[in-house]
Amino acid sequence: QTYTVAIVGATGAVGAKILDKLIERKFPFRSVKLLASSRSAGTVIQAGGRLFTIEEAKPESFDGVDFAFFSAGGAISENLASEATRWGTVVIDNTSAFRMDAEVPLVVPEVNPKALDSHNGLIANPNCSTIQMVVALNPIKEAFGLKKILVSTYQAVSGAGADAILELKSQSGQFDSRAENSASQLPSAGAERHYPIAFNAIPQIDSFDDMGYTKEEWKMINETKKIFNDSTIAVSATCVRLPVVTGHSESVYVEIEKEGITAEEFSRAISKAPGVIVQDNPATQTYPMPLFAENKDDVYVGRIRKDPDHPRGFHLWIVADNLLKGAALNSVQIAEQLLKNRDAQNN
Ligand code: A2P
Ligand code: 11C
Repeated sequence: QTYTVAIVGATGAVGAKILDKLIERKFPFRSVKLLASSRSAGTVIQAGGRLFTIEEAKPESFDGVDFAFFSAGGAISENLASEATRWGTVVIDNTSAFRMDAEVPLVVPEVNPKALDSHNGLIANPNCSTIQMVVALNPIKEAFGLKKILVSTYQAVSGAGADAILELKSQSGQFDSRAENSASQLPSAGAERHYPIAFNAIPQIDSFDDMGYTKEEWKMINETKKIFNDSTIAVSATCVRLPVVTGHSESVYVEIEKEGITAEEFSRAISKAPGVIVQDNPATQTYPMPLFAENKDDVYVGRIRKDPDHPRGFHLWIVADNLLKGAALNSVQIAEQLLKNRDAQNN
């Protein structure tokens, strides 16, 4: 069987990668509709040796569409996702619009595939920084139990969209005037003040709440608990933007439940998990870095070590391509898992 697929936000940083992954992974599509704003309508895109013409996303665009991947921002998902489900389209939404809705599964296929067993036509793809962390920590949770997660992120500009990548590129050549670099995209395009990202680190991703946390930090806290289906895990996050194009990095401290676990046992548990590669050897300066995780599907883990002052505390460093496992790849894997579940039901 083959399917008609749509990508909403197909000209964006993530949308383009969704098309690449559908082609590369041979998703059984018979046609792909590329949808974006009216500004892009008529633009021709080349992928996998084929030409695709962008159309404007409208409520009627979903007539006959089996699966729609949404990645055009929360407001577009809020407007159009329900229009799509009305046509019987299964929506895989890459924005934060529906992630915390109780009826909407929030899925990382390596971690909670069972959450897909019941859905109302809408499935949410978690935030990029959450996905890579839960992929790496799920085997730890299963083997030793997880009490507490403290994470600091080092996030790439591609998470803020294609315009933020252009801004980093244009500022990067201006070392001498770095303090005066013009900025309009970061911390976020809609923020009241903007700061240069080249030669800088910005401890703000998205807007602040009254407690002083950003929305990105709350995503990591709340989504982690929902994906692990465990509200008792203590999670706290500090999210920082760095002048990296693609690849989010995370310094993570965890407190496990089980006593007497060594760093070797901790590392071995992670290395057996699907979708994770341990790169960890201080003797050869081997550890994950975003530059080398770009365009890779896996989540990379290194710098695994025990807290000298806490018998159940461990540090680790987690890196992944935020546009792939953090977004496009995970979305396509969700669709693949849905097809597997359908096949299993039919047999
Ligand atoms: P367009 O290129 O036509 O503006 P990014 O996350 O990289 O910034 O990309 C945002 C994506 O969302 C782009 O594909 C963009 O299309 C799309 N988009 C923005 N506004 C709309 C809209 N009103 N309807 C559909 N897609 C939109
Ligand atoms: C970033 N994590 O790196 C954000 C981007 O909720 O899907 C993803 C926003 C989201 O800026």
